[in-house]
Amino acid sequence: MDIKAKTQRDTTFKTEVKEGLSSFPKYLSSKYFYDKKGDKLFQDIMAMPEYYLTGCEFEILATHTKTIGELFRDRENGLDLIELGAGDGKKTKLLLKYMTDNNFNFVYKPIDISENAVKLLTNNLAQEMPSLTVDAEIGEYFEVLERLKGFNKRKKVIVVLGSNIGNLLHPKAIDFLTKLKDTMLAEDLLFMGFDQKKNPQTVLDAYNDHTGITAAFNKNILTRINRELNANFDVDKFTHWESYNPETGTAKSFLVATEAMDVHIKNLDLDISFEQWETIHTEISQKYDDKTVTWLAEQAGLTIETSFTDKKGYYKDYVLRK
Ligand code: AVI
Repeated sequence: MDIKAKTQRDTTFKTEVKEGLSSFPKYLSSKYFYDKKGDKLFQDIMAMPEYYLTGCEFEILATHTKTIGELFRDRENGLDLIELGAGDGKKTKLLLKYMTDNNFNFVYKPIDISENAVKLLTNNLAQEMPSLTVDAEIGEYFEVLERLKGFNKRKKVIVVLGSNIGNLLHPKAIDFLTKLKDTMLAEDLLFMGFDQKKNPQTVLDAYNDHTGITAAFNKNILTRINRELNANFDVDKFTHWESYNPETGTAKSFLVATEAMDVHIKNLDLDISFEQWETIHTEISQKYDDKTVTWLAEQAGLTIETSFTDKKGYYKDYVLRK
């Protein structure tokens, strides 16, 4: 990442932390979970039996590899496969393998907010799939969208897996989808994962595992603020709390102060105090149904062409077009 982009990112981090922790109720953005330790914890989450999302999406991509791959194919000019929030690329590799094995003419462009994840993925692909052309980028979704407009020389397939859209409230999700649509031409596709509404207990368990990995992931945001902004959060005095509202399909994560305390954030020149049981809202993980996805797509000027689901119907990948 160039120095200018990094400085801008640091400034945004500071501004958003200050704003969130000075508000009532307090909040922080889940995008700040992902430093080196957060990336590792998220990998561990994806491997947990309770976190069904990864397994379900893997099943979808493994079962329908050929159908999906052929939807992507452009025999004349080839395509650019752009993945937002690529992470470790484990699921995408199923498609990449099909595409390379079947002589697709394409470039894979993984984009992720985590510099660490992008580096690991690029190195891993160079080893595992040496014939694949990879052109990786580090960046936040909204930041990179502008750059996607430059990819209009041939068909583009934008992939967003993992129900990453679920970390955005509906208005932001519509904004995101609209911006994606604005980068698309008629032949382009958007392939996007949306975790579905299901037994509320199954959702709660996915975000509240007994081993405490999700709790550590949630609390890592405070450790990061301590390290990067010179703060003195006593992380052990916060507890992870998850709620799920089956009516709205919204899972919410909180950090709850178990006792009253004062915290100083040196780099922000900010003192914040917590009452006992005061909360910091850190993440939403939205769950969907067809009706809601259709509505979101319509609002953004997109239409659903088809969708794929797993055996249990827990999760769906939708193919969207402008
Ligand atoms: C990345 N994102 C879609 C995950 C989710 O399910 O909301 C992040 C996560 N948070 C807790 N567990 C996993």
